[in-house]
Amino acid sequence: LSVVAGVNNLPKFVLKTSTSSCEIYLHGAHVTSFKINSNENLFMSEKSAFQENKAIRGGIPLIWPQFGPGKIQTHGFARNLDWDVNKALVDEKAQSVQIEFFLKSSEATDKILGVSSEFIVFYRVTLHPDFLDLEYEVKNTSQQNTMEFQLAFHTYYSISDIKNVHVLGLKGREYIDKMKNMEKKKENRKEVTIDQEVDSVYLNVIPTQGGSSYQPLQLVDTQKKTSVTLTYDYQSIPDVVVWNPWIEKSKKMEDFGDEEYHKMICIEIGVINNPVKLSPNQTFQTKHSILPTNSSSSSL
Ligand code: TA6
Repeated sequence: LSVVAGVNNLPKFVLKTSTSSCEIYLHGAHVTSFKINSNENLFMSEKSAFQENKAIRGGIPLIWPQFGPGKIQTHGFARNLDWDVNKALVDEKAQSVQIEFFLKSSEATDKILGVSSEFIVFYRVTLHPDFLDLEYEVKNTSQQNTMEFQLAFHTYYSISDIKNVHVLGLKGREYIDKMKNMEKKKENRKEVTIDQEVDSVYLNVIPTQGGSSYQPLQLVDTQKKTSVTLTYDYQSIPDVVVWNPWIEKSKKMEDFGDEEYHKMICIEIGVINNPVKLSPNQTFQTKHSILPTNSSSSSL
């Protein structure tokens, strides 16, 4: 574990194990790189800003306490603020390295929220030799007020080309199509592919009962011959967003290259449709893991 000067001299933490590495900016507690055997799993835009009050474009933006547009800034403030570091751990036995960030309610967050709320959020990133664990914990430290929030890990995956990838594990699921006026639809494809702007919020993607029919949520890149399995605590974060900006939207994003839509796909795990309501002194905890595998180590 080391701290180095990242882009624009923003503090960046580098975690390493025998076969993997991970980089996390204090700004937004933003994971910007996750490599196994030097293979980068996350997409970062070459035009990303690294500055105050602007989210880094790529990696794993933390979307909290609001998903999408609404009362406060789009996708909330967690990704725009500098977090603090609470502790770092090395687990010799598991060969893993963990760093814990935290974000406390403050005048700044009260100003954004327009109400005074008292919370502390812990975000633990644990790098294992062959996968990455993300844990998110929200404590409502108010004695009298409840707090409500949405949360998403807005992960940008690095891919060979958008035409070579598909997502497994969404067949049969209901989704909100944000490109078609929030119309509710049912996914009947086993392999979800992308050939236009896609912005779909799949609801309650809870693994069906066991048995051979169970298909975990997976991103498959047929050219890279890799797949990434996404696991998550579906009781607390059951929703899955699939997003690609495609041509027109890419042109409108000043921190994203016009052609970069070929090289990324966002698969975002979160709690979006039914926001969390946290009573006074209550704690919300969740976990999401990213497990890259390549064809040599698993049957594709
Ligand atoms: O997750 C999909 C989405 O909500 C899209 O609607 C698009 O806005 C994307 O997030 C990126 O949002 P951002 O605020 O990071 O530009």
